Amino acid sequence: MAAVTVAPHGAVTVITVDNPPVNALSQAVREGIATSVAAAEADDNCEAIIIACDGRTFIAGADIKEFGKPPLEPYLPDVVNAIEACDKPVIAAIHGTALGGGFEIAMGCHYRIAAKSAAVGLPEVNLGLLPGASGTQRLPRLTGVAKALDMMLSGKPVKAPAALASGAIDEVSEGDDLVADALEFAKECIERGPRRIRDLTVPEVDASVFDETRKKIAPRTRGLISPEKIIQAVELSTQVSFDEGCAKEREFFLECMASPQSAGLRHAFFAERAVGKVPGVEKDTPVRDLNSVAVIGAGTMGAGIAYNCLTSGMSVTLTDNSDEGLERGAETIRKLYAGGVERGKISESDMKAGLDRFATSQDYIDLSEVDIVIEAVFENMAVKKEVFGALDKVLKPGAVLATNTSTLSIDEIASATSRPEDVIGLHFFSPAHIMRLLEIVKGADTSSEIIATSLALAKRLRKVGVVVGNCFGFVGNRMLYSYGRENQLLLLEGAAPEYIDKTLYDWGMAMGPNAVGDLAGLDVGYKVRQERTDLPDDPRFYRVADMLAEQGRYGQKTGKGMYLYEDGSRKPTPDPEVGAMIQSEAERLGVERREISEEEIIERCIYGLVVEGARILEDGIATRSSDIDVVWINGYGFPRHRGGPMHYADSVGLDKVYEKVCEFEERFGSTYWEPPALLKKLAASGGKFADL
Ligand code: 3H9
Repeated sequence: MAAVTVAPHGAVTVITVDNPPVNALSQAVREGIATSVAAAEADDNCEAIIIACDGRTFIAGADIKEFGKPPLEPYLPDVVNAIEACDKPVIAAIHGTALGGGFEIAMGCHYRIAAKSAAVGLPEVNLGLLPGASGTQRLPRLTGVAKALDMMLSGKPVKAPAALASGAIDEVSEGDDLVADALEFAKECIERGPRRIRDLTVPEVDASVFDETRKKIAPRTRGLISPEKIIQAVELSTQVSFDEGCAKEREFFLECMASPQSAGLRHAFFAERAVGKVPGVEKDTPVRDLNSVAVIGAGTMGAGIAYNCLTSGMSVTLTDNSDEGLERGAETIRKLYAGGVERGKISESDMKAGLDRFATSQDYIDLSEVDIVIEAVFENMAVKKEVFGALDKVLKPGAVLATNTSTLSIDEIASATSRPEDVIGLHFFSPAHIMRLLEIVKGADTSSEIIATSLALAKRLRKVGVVVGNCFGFVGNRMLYSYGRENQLLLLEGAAPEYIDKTLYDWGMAMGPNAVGDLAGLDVGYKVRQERTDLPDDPRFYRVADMLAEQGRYGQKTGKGMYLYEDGSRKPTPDPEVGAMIQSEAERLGVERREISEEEIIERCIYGLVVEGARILEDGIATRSSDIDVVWINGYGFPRHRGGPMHYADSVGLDKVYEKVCEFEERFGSTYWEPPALLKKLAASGGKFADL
C-alpha cells in the first residue's frame, strides 16, 4: 500500500498520507507528498489541493527512527517550501495531532482546517531539538512571538479552538467529516488564492520578552541546549529575513541533533514505549475491568494512591485500622482536590464527582465487591501477610490483589492467599499522584492477565508502568542501595553532604541524595535495613544515615536530618554538627579523610548504579536495559537528557566504564566493585547494554 495516495474531488485534489501508526514523515511520505503536490500543480483540472491523513492522526512529525542515520532526500524543509511555493491553494486538513514536522507541513500549506478534537504542536524540545523545517520562523509570523515561544518551549499541543484563536489554524471543522468540510473550505481558499506565511511579518514585540522567557524557563531547563536555541531562532525571526532565519534554524537543528542530550531524550521516548511489550504477555491478553478500588492504609502513600485513582475516574474505598488514620487520609484527599481546584487543574464539578465516588471503611467486608485492592500498610512482612490473608477471605473471585511494597517479596506476600496468580506488586512512588513511575512487580505465579491488567491500570493512572521481577528492592530500590551506599561512603571519606548534593544536582539529578534522604525520612530506610539479614559485613555501610536516624534526626519532618530545616522551612541548611559527627565517626572507623573531586563523586554514584543495573540484567529482573532507564528517569529524578543510567553508560562507552569499575575494585575492594560478567563481556566485544 502506497504511503501517499491522490484522489480528485472535482476541481480539488486530495492527497492522503497513510503511514501507520502515526503517519510519521518517512522518506516515502516526504517523497510522496512532494511528487503529488507537483503533479497536482501541473494538472490543469486541479484548482486547489488538500493534504489529509488516514488512520488515527494527521502527521505526528518527522520519523524519529530515521534520526541519527544518514539523511535521505527529499529533505523535509525542501518539501515544506515546495508546498508553500505551489501556485494553487494548498490546505491541510488536520485530525488527531499535527506535531513537529507534521505541523510544519501544515504551516507550509496556505490554509489549515482542523477537526474540533484535533491539536497542533511543536514538541521537538522534548527530544532535545528545535523545529527544523522552518517552524521557528513560520509560527511567530502566524501567532506572534509570545504564543510561538510558549508552544515550542513547553512542547505542549494546543487544541483546535485555542489554535484558531491564536491564528495557528484558520478554520475548525464542527462536523464528523473533516475532508468534506475541507472541500467546502477549499472553495473559499480558491477565491482567496495562496497565502504564504513566509510573506507575513512577525507582529511587533518588545525585545525584553526573550530575556524574560529565559529567566522564566531557567529552573526547568537546567543544563539543556535546545530551549536556548529555540529562543535564539525565534528572536532571529524578528530580526532577519525569512530565508536567513531558516538557514540559522537548520544550523541549530543539526547541532542539537548531534548532541548527546538529544540522543538521551530520543532513547527515553522509545524506552517509554517499549515498556508495554512484555515477553509472555501477548497483545491480546484479556484485561480485567477495574472500576472500583480499595486502598488499604490511609497514610500519605495510601491517600496519594487513592487520590490518583479518584482523579482517573475510579470509585475508591479507603480503609485503615484507626478512625484517626482514616480521617487524616480523607482530609489529605480533600486537600489535594482543593489544591487542584485552586490551581485550576481540576474543575469544581470534577472534584464533587470524585468525592462522591469516595468512601471510607474499617471493615474488609465492605470490600467484597471491589475490582482491585492496593495495600499500602506499614513495610513489614508479618503485617502484610496478615492483611493479604484477611483480604483473600472476603474479595470476590477475579479481584486483583496488589501490594505497594517497595522492597518485600511478592511471592511471600502471595503465599498468604489462596490465589497467588492474582497477586502483584504495584510500587508507587511518593507523591503517588505526581510521580510518573509505577513499578509492576510480577511474582513467580502472577498470571499474564494480571500483568496486562496492571499495565492498563498504569496508563489509566497516567503513569509509565514497568514490569520487573521479584527480588529485594526490585529494580529501583535495589539500585538505589548502590547509589546511596557510595554517597554514604563518600561522606565518611570527606565529602560534605552539600558538596555531594550540589555535584549530582549540577550533573542533572533532580535532587542530591542527602536532600532526598531528608525528604523521604531517614527513619524509613533505617527500619528497612534493620529488617534485612543480607547486608554486607561492613561497619561503614549506611553508617551516617543510621547514626542520624538513631539520634531522631529523621530529616524534614523533625526539622533536622542530614541538614537543618529552620522554622518549618523545607530549605536544607548545612549543619556543622553533622559535619563534626561524620568526622568523628570516620575516625572511629579508621576511614581516611581526603579531598574528593566532583568527577569521583559522579563516577562512584552513577557507576554504582550501572554495576547494579548490569547485575539486574544478569538476574533477569529487568526485561531490557531501557526498562531500567525508564525506572530511574521517572521514579528517581535521573536526568532524562542523559537517557537513564544504562544509556548513559552506553554513551560513555562500556570499555571506559569497565576500566573505571576495575580501578574502583583495586582501590575499594571487590565487595561492591567486582565487575559483573555482563559488563566485562560487553566491554570486551565493544557492545552496549542496548544491544542485548
Ligand atoms: C520533528 O518532527 C523534527 C522536525 O521539526 C524537523 C525535521 C527535519 N516517529 O506514543 P504512542 C511510534 S521531531 C517514529 O504509543 P499515542 C511510537 O514509537 C518529531 N515513530 O501512541 C509507537 O511505536 P510502537 C516531533 C513514532 O497514541 C507508535 O508510534 N514529533 C513517532 O499514545 C505509537 O506511539 C513528536 O515528537 C515518530 N515521530 O501517541 C511526536 N511518533 O507501537 C512524538 C510515534 O512500535 N509522538 N511513533 O511502540 C507522540 O507524541 C505520540 O506518539 C503521539 C501518539 C501523540 C503522536
